[in-house]
Amino acid sequence: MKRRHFIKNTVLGTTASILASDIVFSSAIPSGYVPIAFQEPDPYTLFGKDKEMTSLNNKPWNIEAKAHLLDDKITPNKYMFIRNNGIIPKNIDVSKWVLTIDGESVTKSKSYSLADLKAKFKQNTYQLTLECGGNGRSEFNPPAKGNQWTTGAVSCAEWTGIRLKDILEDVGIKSNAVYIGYHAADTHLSGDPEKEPISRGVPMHKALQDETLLAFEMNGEDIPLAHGYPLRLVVGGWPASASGKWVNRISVRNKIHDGTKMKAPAYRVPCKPVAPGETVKDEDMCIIESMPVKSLITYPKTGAMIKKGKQLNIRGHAWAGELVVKAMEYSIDFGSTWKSCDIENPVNRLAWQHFKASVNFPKKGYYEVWARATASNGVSQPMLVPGWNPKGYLNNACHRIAVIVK
Ligand SMILES: Nc1nc2c(c(=O)[nH]1)N[C@H]1C(S)=C(S)[C@@H](COP(=O)(O)O)O[C@H]1N2
Ligand SMILES: [Mo]
Repeated sequence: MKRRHFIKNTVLGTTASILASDIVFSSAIPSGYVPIAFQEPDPYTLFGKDKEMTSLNNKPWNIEAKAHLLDDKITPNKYMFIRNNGIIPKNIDVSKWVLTIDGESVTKSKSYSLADLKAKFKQNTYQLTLECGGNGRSEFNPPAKGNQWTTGAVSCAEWTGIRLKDILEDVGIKSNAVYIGYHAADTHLSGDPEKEPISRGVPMHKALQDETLLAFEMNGEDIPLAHGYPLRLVVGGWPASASGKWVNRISVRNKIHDGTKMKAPAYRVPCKPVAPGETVKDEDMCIIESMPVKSLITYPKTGAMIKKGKQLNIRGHAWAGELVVKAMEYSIDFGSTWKSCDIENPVNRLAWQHFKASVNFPKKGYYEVWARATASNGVSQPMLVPGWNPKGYLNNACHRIAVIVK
């Protein structure tokens, strides 16, 4: 069907129900024009995002930040990326929200209302870094399918909730527990209620860490709808796909969780490095656990101009999955030489760390400032795109900004 006809038919067919009146000059609607009453609200209005955020997809919604928007120490909602695999749940009734803990490895399954969870267990607040496994995918060559994230699918907000381990202890876990897997209230793009958009999890040792939260607040307020209201898992330092949003069930499994997007090749990388473009067998793909060491220059914005003789004060954040960043450096000569930045300790485990440096430029001209973090295990970010992999995960190449000295 031609778009013109499609739109006209849609408009005419739904006029009565949506507008409760006819569009008088409907035959005059120009081809491709969607009347205001039928236009979807923009993502900025829908989710309270800043207009500078980039929308990569609207079915499902995927929105990323630009590096300079991530300058805050604690990421506010307006700059937080959204990564959805399905459709955001509608008409959530918090008073009826139930979290069920079940699975082969619980002694007996148990359900809690939100009020139960808040009243019964100790509440904790942590700043936690969440980075999508596919952040940086746009730089891989040959290209990998999927959202073409640049550098903005990372955040570090302050999350408040209860420890997953406290609930699991209350339920009672058998000694054969291997993994937890979440189930959530979002729906599959196909509309099929039997299908889950995503149902991932983590091994018990990660599930039982102090910082692994079932959160109901982000930055001191109810979690925004797009980020998992009213209850989400927050599993800092691991691919953010483990941090289930809109969680209503957690299964304690006696095997590696086998929910949607747990099987190869989703959220897996080749167990051994492969040549770019190589086909990798499913059994040779390994589940991504801790995210790699990485950093972002958040000030200034790329393309900054500065007068000759002036110092440029740069700043940003660095993180290293389960580890701490022990050193931060910058280069103005495309990685030939490096100078150190000041780097702060994390406020808590799994929070990103803040760095700064004052940069001097020898003469007028075009420069790039590259930033490189080194984790506590001695591993540094690669200068350019690291190991190609079929799904385009884990690009932790040095971030760089352009600077012109006039
Ligand atoms: N229920 C549910 N949880 C989910 C997802 C989803 O689509 N549905 N996406 C996951 C992925 S892939 C990422 S990267 C993070 C993104 O979290 P954010 O949108 O709050 O930034 O949520 C994870 N949790
Ligand atoms: Mo993700």
